[in-house]
Amino acid sequence: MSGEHDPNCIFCKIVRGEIPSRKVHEDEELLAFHDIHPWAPVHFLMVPKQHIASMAQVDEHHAAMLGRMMVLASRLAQQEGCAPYPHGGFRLVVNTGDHGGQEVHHLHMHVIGGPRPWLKG
Ligand code: DGP
Repeated sequence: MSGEHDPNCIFCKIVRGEIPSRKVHEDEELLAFHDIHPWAPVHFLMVPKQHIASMAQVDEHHAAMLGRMMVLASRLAQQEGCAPYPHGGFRLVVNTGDHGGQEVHHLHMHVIGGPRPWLKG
């Protein structure tokens, strides 16, 4: 499913301010906010404001937006306290579908970092 917004989607509600979140970044296309159940010292999510259910729905029209997500994730990870590469760094995760462990069906990238007992989880 893809459209401007889905009234039943929890991340669409966060995008629209109907559910509060601790924002890390917002622009006209993307929103980043802290994960409610962090796995690591740094753990935030980045979502497109447009409702796109998952990576299984993207095509070449989404390429620029997905590129911006990656570039912004790197900048924000460092701003949010991930230590510098190579001894620090961070992890980017996009769970997709049931087999991919996706629970919220609005495309999102996890940005995860900090000292790493969580890494194998
Ligand atoms: P995934 O398994 O990739 O679909 O992860 C969904 C993540 O979304 C999970 O780590 C918890 C987070 N999450 C779920 N509901 C909320 C919410 O209402 N607010 C915030 N900030 N995070 C949420």
